[in-house]
Amino acid sequence: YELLDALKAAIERKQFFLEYQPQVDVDGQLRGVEALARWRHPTRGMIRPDLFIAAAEQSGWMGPLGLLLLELACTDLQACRGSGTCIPYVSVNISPKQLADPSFVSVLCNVVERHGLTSRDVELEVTEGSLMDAATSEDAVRRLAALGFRIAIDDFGTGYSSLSRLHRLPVHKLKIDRAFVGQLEGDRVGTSIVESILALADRLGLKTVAEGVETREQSLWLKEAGCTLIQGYYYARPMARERLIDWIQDRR
Ligand code: G
Ligand code: G
Ligand code: G
Ligand code: MN
Ligand code: NA
Repeated sequence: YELLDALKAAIERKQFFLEYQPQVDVDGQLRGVEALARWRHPTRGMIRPDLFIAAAEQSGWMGPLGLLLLELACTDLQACRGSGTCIPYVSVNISPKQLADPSFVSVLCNVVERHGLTSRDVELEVTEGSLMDAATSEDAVRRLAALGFRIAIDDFGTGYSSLSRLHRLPVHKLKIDRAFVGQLEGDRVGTSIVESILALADRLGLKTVAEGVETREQSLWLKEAGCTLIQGYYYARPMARERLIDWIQDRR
């Protein structure tokens, strides 16, 4: 399948880069950024991450691609800080295959250290599903948290994680899926789901990030409801490194 050949070549030729989307607190202060992978194919243009991440997962290329993306995130964070731009942490999406790989923890630590960063600089976004299907993944999360990495559960509410398991894991925050945030203006059901997640997070002492916040109304509602952080087009779209630096400096 030709996407796989192209993917292999793209990893070797480093055709990937990262865009960054700010996570702001309820006062609009920047707290961190999420790194989102981009592939610029020389002739076919931009290829969507959901397509190439899925292809990489299925073909066994997620290890090398994930490593390349981690390197990019660390390089960019150091470059931003070098230019005097304060970014407290970068949050990186970790695929199920990456997390289940027994060498992941040591590979990650190696990358972070080589870039002069610490575990506090890098947050890890893992999905509910990746914690449910492999014991090695749960073990990795425990070791990562013990090393000081913050763990966020991505797309929370769309999977089927057992709440008792979640309670036993050293998780730091829940990311409320944008499908639920998008329903805030709709019926009562959409609102109830977000309220339930916020109440659960509060009980478990977890931070929350609402994803896909597109309007002032959503942002105000979430602030009122006690959500910790906001991420979405209302504040900023994902941006390449240079634009992120400009965006941060323009707001000062
Ligand atoms: O960036 P959007 O920008 O279109 O991203 C679509 C989806 O692709 C995200 O929801 C996420 O699940 C996945 N994704 C984006 N970047 C990465 C990455 O660096 N690693 C992994 N594993 N998934 C990513
Ligand atoms: O918000 P607080 O004053 O507790 O922050 C204390 C330290 O923890 C700061 O260095 C800040 O950058 C970091 N921090 C706060 N919230 C988060 C978070 O949600 N994720 C990560 N990775 N670090 C955070
Ligand atoms: O990894 P994750 O599933 O969290 O990726 C978030 C996805 O949501 C990315 O594809 C990102 O580009 C997208 N996104 C971020 N903010 C918004 C928003 O406000 N609206 C919409 N529709 N998508 C968003
Ligand atoms: Mn994410
Ligand atoms: Na998400």
